[in-house]
Amino acid sequence: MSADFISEKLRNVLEPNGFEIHPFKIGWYNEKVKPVFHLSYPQDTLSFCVLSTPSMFDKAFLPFVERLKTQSEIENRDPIDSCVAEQLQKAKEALQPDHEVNIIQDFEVHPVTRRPKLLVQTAGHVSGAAFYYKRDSITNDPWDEKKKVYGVSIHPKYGGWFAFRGAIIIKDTFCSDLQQTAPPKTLSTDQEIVDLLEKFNFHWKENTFRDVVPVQEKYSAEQICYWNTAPSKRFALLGIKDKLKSMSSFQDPHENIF
Ligand code: B12
Repeated sequence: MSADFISEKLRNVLEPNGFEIHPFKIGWYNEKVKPVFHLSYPQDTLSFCVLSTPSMFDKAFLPFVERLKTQSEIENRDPIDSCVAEQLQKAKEALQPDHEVNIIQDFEVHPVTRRPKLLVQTAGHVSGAAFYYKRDSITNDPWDEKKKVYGVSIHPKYGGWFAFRGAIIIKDTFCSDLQQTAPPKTLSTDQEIVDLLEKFNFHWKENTFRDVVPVQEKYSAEQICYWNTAPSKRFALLGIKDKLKSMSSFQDPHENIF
């Protein structure tokens, strides 16, 4: 199967549910990260960075939660992780039995070291999905050198209103001829990047980092309310759209969504 054919099969499963996939070679990722973060596959191995767009909440997540019958099913594992795992599993099945596929989700860590198995922002950058802005993207940065300043990725259509969900690695497919696409750089000046990093690091709860570029679509008030609720209390919001709506402290300009 060619890379295009595999992409199409994965897109057919994931795109209608509000996900995007972007192909990359393992070598592009390994070139950027320190050896401790290397992914142990041949450099030409075909992989896909997976991210969820704002519509995933309505298209995949709420229907998934409505299928869970009991609170204990919801409480066993964060339902967003189970929902994404289910979608990725369906994508994997679409390639079987022809391919050997490995999935790494964004929250997976190595035992003992607790180091993330995949640095999704780097995968997002090398696959062309979203530009990863970091402290070293700026010539003269204003922060004390000892200060920890985390980087953040900005998507060309959704700004910061998206989440990386992991990678799909096609272990038996090598694509020496895959062409790399640079991620769109939507911020150009140092001042814009400083402003973004300030918002992400020191005011992330306000969500302003997500709006540093004009966006085509963002999270609904209900979705923001859900993510702003502590995980232990989220189950109380689930399965009951009206309740979610009534608990929202935000004005929803799109009343017809629910
Ligand atoms: C641990 C973690 C945290 C920790 C530490 C943050 C950190 N960045 O280290 C804490 C708990 C503080 C945190 C907080 C948050 N996080 Co967090 N976090 C992560 C997590 C799980 C791992 C990050 C990590 O440990 N990186 C390790 C360091 C070493 O990586 P690095 O700095 O990128 O360095 C590498 C690159 O620089 C690369 N590299 C070197 N040179 C070059 C050159 C180029 C061109 C490139 C591309 C790369 C590259 O090599 C380095 C490694 O060797 C990621 C998910 C993931 N699996 O990646 C989410 C993630 C970064 N978090 C995210 C978010 C949204 C948040 C929060 C807003 C909370 C929330 N609502 O989820 C807050 C905001 C931050 C804050 N102000 O506190 C999102 C960011 C999305 C985005 N648009 O970028 C991520 C990607 C999760 C996701 N699923 O989407 N987080």
